[in-house]
Amino acid sequence: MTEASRSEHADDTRTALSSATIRRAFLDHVFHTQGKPPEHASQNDLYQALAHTVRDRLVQRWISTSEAYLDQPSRTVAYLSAEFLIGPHLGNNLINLGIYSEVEAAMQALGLDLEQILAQEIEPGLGNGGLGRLAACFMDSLATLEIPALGYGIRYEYGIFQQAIIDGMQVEKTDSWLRNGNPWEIQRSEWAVQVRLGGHTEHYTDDRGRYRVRWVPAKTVVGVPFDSPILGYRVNTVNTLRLWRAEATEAFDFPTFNRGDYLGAVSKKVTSENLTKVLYPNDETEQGKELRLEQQYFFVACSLQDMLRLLAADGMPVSRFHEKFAVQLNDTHPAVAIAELMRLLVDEHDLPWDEAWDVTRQAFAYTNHTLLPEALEQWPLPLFGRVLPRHLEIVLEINTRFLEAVRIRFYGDDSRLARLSLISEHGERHVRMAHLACVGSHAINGVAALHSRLMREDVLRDFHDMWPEKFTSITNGVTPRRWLALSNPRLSRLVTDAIGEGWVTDLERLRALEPFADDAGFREQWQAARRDNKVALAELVRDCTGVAIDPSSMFDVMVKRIHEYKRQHLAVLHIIALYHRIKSAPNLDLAPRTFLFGGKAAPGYEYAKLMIRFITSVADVVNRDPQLRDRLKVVFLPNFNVSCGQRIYPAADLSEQISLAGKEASGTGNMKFAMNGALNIGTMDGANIELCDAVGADNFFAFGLTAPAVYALRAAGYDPAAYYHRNPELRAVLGLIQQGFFSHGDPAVFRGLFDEHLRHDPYLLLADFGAYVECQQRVCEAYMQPQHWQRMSVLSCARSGHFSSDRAIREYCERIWRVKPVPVHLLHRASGTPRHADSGIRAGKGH
Ligand code: 26Q
Repeated sequence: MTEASRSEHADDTRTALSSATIRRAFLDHVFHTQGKPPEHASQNDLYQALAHTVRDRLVQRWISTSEAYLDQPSRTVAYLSAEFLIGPHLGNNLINLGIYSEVEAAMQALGLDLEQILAQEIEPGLGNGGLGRLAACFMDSLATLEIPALGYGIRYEYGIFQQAIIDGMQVEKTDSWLRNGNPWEIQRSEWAVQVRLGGHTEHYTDDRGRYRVRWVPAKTVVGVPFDSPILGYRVNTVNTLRLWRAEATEAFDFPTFNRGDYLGAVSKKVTSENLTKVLYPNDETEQGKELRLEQQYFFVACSLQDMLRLLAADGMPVSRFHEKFAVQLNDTHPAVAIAELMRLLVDEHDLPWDEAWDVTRQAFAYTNHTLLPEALEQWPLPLFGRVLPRHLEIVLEINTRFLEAVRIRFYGDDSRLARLSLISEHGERHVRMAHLACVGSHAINGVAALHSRLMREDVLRDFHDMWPEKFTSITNGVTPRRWLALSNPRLSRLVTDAIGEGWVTDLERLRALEPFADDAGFREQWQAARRDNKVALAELVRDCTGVAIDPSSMFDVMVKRIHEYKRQHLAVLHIIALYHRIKSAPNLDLAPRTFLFGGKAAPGYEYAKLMIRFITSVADVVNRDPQLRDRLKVVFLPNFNVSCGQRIYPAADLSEQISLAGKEASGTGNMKFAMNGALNIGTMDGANIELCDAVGADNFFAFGLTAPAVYALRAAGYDPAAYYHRNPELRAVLGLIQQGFFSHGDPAVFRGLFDEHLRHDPYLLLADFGAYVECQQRVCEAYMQPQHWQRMSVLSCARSGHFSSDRAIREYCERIWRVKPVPVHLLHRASGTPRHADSGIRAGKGH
């Protein structure tokens, strides 16, 4: 029996999974939901109708899931994240429901192309990059592992900006992802909550003689939850992603209204609704903007009130909050939750401070995602106090008690007190959110082994001295559903034919592919599948950029946010070196290469924007040079996002992971590439180290300074000029740039990128250049032996199983959350039928 026909019996027939029923339901939605006769339906109508058809099939499982959770109250993960970079829902839901081929057939029967319909979806880009995407992979794995979980975040009206490239430069456009509506969300107005902001506090003694604090806010906004279903792979579990939108209160500014200033009142309403208007497009840098703090507090306050409601629904007192919820802080963005829970427990639910503190610490855990000191969130004290006057008092109280404990543990060590304090005293005083997160959590983790070690030894060293038992490391992972099964059907089919389909939920099983690496017939099929992916990507590149690329050239890909520490410019220096070599020796035997770049620069990050301009300028020169006879091509693919990623990872031969060692916390692109059979070239940074270890040093092109070597080099006094003088090729490359060779003869254009900058060379570009170019030479030689390359490619995929987010989530469950699966059985009833035959339909707030 196939997966689809098996569930047919369990299903309400209206939402059955057979191709025929799906076709009927789809046509019904074209007509009744989109209001079009099929012959007049637009591509978007078709997408909306199919989305609703699939959604109907999720809802039944969604309701079964919430009823299972009600029947078996159990510890639930609350994943708090300011970002969820979910990507398109439809294709993923088809995969997880197990009906991709049925739907493809149903569409085909109607003369429609499923791929074309899927391409209509505007992806929810509610995140910047790695951190937001990790949250999305984790939601997929939690549901697949049948773990009760809620994702809490912000429903930004505008997600990460859309990037256009005009005259070689980044131009940002707003991302109005909701313009066609969103079939994947359900607004739950009945669970709206109020959130207070600003104002002042009043201290008083209540009628029972107890010391109390009252917060008198300056304004109140309403948080309205929008729920999206997150379906696990071939299970009935559908967890909820609950995103909050800010609205004005019903009685918004009544006094203004009464004074007859209608427009003034409306403009205040607009101000409240600004709160969730737009995602801040910075990653890794903190700007200290008031609205950003308001966003963070807003979603955290909404989410905690929601959790208290759910707790009460289980009949549990607030003093048992930590038994019901394991709250994970995705970086410090939601860390103000620690102060907010304290406020709720102490001020609003009368718990004694010490008891509230125990509950809080047992509930929270904190994941750190960065080692860059400039990325650690700090809020100027006056700003924090203005937005959250009561929380500032609570933070200061936490700090007083914490520093008291430190004073006892480390008597006389005043500098340690200053280092540990939640308040930094350098210049203007700041609240250090990472310190709040450490003190208020029972577990603290880094996202790769090296990162966790550097965290313990450097950024959070004093906290490690204090509580070594709190620290742990959980290496990131990515979901093989989206990043292999959905994005790479050709390779997936080949893998499944070879080793069965178990790998989708047990990625370590890919190891069974190892023997096939030595099977010439298999390698040929492998290469054919990957070649088809490259042809498809070449079409995309032609459509988006007009550049023709050759699918038989090596696709050398670097896609990620643009950052100086990630060193896109190092990759470009290598391209110029190759260009220079070919120009000097036109008969040089080099593997033809296509360099593909993609990634967004934060709009205010001038250096990163200049790096984009540098890439596109070099591309212009190289692509136009007839003497190169297409041996090198350089492309910048605009607007890299999840949908692009799904087409790029499967088509890459080589993946660039070349950050300066000690800077990239983990990286997750490296894992997506490896799973899809690309080879990584990379520094010993972040998860590259573990990935290299897993796939074997023969199948990973490692180069460059290690983190300890970087440290030692700096300690000894790093002199970039020495590298410059020692390496003639480096001099030639930089010389070309300085002459204006890539900027129409204008030497000024890229001066900001190199000249003065390289005198300090903060990311050790010059120190790693030689090793990088030499390593790329080894890449070239390997690529020129296709049998050898394909073998490495198979092995890279076969040994990537450790980097599944299922493994990562299992580790979180065991080591941090202490949660267990709650399997869900499909309720056998027609939609709309009340659960108990005699109960009828009562209007209620539900759950
Ligand atoms: C903070 C304050 C104000 C505005 C924006 C921000 C902000 C937003 C996003 C700060 C940081 C981020 C994102 C960070 C991020 O994506 N980090 C990456 O996390 C991945 C998942 O763990 C790792 O693989 C990457 O190494 C890490 O860079």
